[in-house]
This record gives sequence, C-alpha cells and structure tokens, in this order.
Amino acid sequence: AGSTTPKVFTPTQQDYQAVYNEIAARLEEKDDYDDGSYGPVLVRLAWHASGTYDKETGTGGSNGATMRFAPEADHGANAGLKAARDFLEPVKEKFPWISYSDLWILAGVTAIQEMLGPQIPYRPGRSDRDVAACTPDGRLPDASKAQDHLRAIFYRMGFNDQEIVALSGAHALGRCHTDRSGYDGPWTFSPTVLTNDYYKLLLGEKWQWKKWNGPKQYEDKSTKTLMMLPADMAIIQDKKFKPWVEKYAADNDLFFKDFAAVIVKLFELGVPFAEGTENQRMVFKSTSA
Ligand code: CCH
Repeated sequence: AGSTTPKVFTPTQQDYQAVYNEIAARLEEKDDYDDGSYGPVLVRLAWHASGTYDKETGTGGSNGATMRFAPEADHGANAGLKAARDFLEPVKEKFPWISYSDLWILAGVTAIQEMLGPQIPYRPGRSDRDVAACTPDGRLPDASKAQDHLRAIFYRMGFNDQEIVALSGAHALGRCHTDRSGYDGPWTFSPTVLTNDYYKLLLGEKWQWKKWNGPKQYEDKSTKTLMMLPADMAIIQDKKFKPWVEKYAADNDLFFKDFAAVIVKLFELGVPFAEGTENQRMVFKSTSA
C-alpha cells in the first residue's frame, strides 16, 4: 500500500492468445472478401513487412511497421495491403498494448494456422518506429523476373536456395488482383487452405503464356483458371531450385516443417529481441485444434 510505482502491463502468452483468438474470429466473421477469407492478404502483409530486410545494413524487417507511412505504403509491391491493415485496426483498438509491428506478424501467424497450415512459433518484441525508418522502394521481389533476381533479393535477407523454394509455397494461398499487381488469378484451386498444391501444380500442369493485354503470366493449359508468375516458373526452370520443388510436391509434412521454420526466420529478421528469448517462442492454439 502507498506505492507510487506505476503499473506496467506485461502481456503473457494468454494475452497474445486472446489477440490470436480475436483475429481468428474476425477471419471467420468477415468471409465476404475475395475467395472467402482475409487470410491470404494478412500473410502477404506480414511477408512484405518482413521482406524489406537487408542483412548488410540491418535495415528493414518487421520491426517498425513502417508500411503505415506513405512512402512505404505507396510502394508498388504494397498495393492492396491497406485491406489487411484496415482489417486489423479494430484489433489494435481492442488490444492497444500490442505494437502494430507485433500485431501484423501475429496476424500472419494466425492466418497461416487458421488456413490449416502448421503451427508457427511466435516471439513478440517489435516496436513501432517513425517514418524515417521507411525502407527504399525495390527491396521486395519483382514478379516479372527470374532466378537471378530471386537470389539477389532473398540472399540479401540471408536465405538460401532451399529456403527460397519453401517460402514460395505460400502461393498456395490467395490470388493476384489486376487492380493491385496487374496480374490475375489464383495459383491453386483452394486458395484459402495451405497445402503443397503450389508445387504439385507447378510440376503437374502444363503452363502456357496467357494471351491477354496484361503483364506476362502463365495459365494452366487444361482449365485456364490457374496462374503462375514468371518468378514462380523460375523455381522449376532452375536446376538448384527444382529438386526442392520435387521434394515439397511429394511430401506435405516436409513442406510444413520447412515452411514453419523459414517463416519464423522471415518474421524475425532484424528484430531486436531481448536476449535469451529465442528459446521462449509461443505456440498458439488454433480454433480448430
Ligand atoms: Fe507473393 N505475390 N510473391 N509471396 N503472395 C502475390 C500475392 C501473394 C511474389 C509476387 C506476388 C512470396 C513471394 C513472392 C503471398 C505470399 C508470399 C502477388 C499478387 C504477386 C505479384 C498481389 C496482388 O495482385 O494482390 C513474388 C515475385 C515473390 C518472389 O518470391 C512469399 C515469400 C510469400 C509469403 C511467405 C500471398 C499470401 C499472396 C496472396 C495475397 C492475396 O491478397 O490473396
């Protein structure tokens, strides 16, 4: 009694699980978007927040949530991600103690798990930074380019060839939008469920150039309803990437294991976590579990 020390709120795993549950409930409730889920666009938000990382300078990455600000929000690669940021705004209002940067990554984790992907261990510890921390344009991959470009972009973040292929499996989810990237269509027949179908379809379908006025992309010869970007085709055209595509196409458990590991790495790039927390990641309960 009589203490004047202000109470500092230190969130526990239960508090983060409550945020997870809120995001999961909103995913369930707001099913009138796109293919029936905000899940894919939430995954893309978390990836584009993280994928700006440059290991040489230590700049970029998910710490900071600098995509809130105009220069970075307006980068061509980030077109359409406002839908994901706006979806999370009521969650931020309900749990004001979480930083935007931790929230965006937690939303990516939630979306992957709720779309029946593997559990993604999570560490909080990101803080929001100001507009000065925005990264320059051009750090995210260009879909019109091939393997040399993919390696330049992902090696800059610190990934190897196997990790590049494992990350690409995220394109089992979601779709391209003509009013965002200019490309059109989904990669798989079940764009709101995470599976290894992206790899199976890459290898199993015949892909041909789509005849249209839009940017150069591929369509599957049999149904003409699926798509691949030039950057997607690059992973079966490259001799070192392709064996990993074959492994993941043949073994969904291996894909889930490697995908979870590489997503944890992606989401933590450049984040100044407190020492000793690398063995204290949280694993959240999915709503279906
Ligand atoms: Fe991607 N992605 N992505 N992508 N991406 C697009 C959509 C999604 C590239 C280009 C595009 C990753 C890697 C790459 C998702 C997750 C990941 C689109 C369409 C383009 C273009 C955007 C639109 O029009 O809305 C390229 C190039 C690469 C190179 O490797 C990685 C890595 C991840 C995550 C781990 C997801 C999810 C989507 C669907 C978004 C939605 O709104 O449906």
